[in-house]
Amino acid sequence: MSLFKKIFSKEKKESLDKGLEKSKTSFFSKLSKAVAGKTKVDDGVLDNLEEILISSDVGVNTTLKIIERIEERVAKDKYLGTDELNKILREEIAALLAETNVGNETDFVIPTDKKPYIIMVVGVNGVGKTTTIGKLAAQFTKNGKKVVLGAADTFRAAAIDQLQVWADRVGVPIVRQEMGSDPASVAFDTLKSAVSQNADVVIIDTAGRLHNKVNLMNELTKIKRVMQKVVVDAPHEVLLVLDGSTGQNAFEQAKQFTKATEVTSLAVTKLDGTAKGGVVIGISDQFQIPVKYIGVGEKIDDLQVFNKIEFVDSFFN
Ligand SMILES: Nc1nc2c(ncn2[C@@H]2O[C@H](COP(=O)(O)OP(=O)(O)O)[C@@H](O)[C@H]2O)c(=O)[nH]1
Ligand SMILES: [Mg+2]
Repeated sequence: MSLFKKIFSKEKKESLDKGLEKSKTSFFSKLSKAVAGKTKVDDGVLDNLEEILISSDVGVNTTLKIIERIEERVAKDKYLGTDELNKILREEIAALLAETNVGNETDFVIPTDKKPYIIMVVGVNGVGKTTTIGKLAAQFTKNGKKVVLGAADTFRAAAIDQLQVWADRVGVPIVRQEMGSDPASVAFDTLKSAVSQNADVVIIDTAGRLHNKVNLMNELTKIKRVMQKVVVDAPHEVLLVLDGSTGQNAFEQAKQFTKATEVTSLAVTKLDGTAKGGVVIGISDQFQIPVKYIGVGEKIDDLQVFNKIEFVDSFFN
């Protein structure tokens, strides 16, 4: 491992630790109350643990799976001490997440067999789509990729301007039209421009302000269809952005969006400043779609490639 890689990993770890601070504080203070005065992991402790996991937004199904695993350990080792609970939780959650074969990446990589690689970003208003696009553009640019952004959230002038600010900050081209113009037309122009510039990556911002599922589905389908006139298999990735600080609401949004359109990856934002970080564990267990990125702050470097092992390590350290 190169020195640069080591330094980068250390920085990544620090920023992850900091981003998860609130979630950890909340979780471990509940946990220490739950085991106070107890030396053994008994039914009472397990009941409390179940409640804590659910109230930490891990989600009911995932919580039950975790509890079941711990019960098995207790059955094997009748004198399992509460001082070991921390370690066991960490091991069992890591093992549970390891059952799915996703979330093992550590760096921002783009498949090189698709050029340009086209990412369409979807999600409801305010979850952090535009910010995530800006951060992604920065990372891909840093890795030597040529990025083009498309401002297909034409609903508000401010949304287009906000993407422009990020494009300027990162120093990448943006394709935009007037507010209120057809998002599919912006996406079409963006792909044309990206192809002619021989770009590596295209990231398309979309509006999340559509009133119902049918509208949303029609709009996204139209954008896809029009993009396919330029690049036949576009988009290569549909990234759904979820606001982690909304906890269970993020689960709901994931369900709704995956019904409305084919989503291929997830980003969970705003993990800093919330105690609901456990939601990432639940989402990555419950959805077949991989959590690819996590947002741990508002700054340009505050987006990380989600890595299950690093996440669980940071949470339980
Ligand atoms: N603390 C924090 N704020 C974030 C994060 N990601 C986005 N935001 C903020 O969330 C707000 C909405 O983000 P925006 O990108 O405009 O959402 P969009 O409507 O989905 O495009 C902005 O104030 C962002 O700075 C994050 O990871 N952490
Ligand atoms: Mg936006």
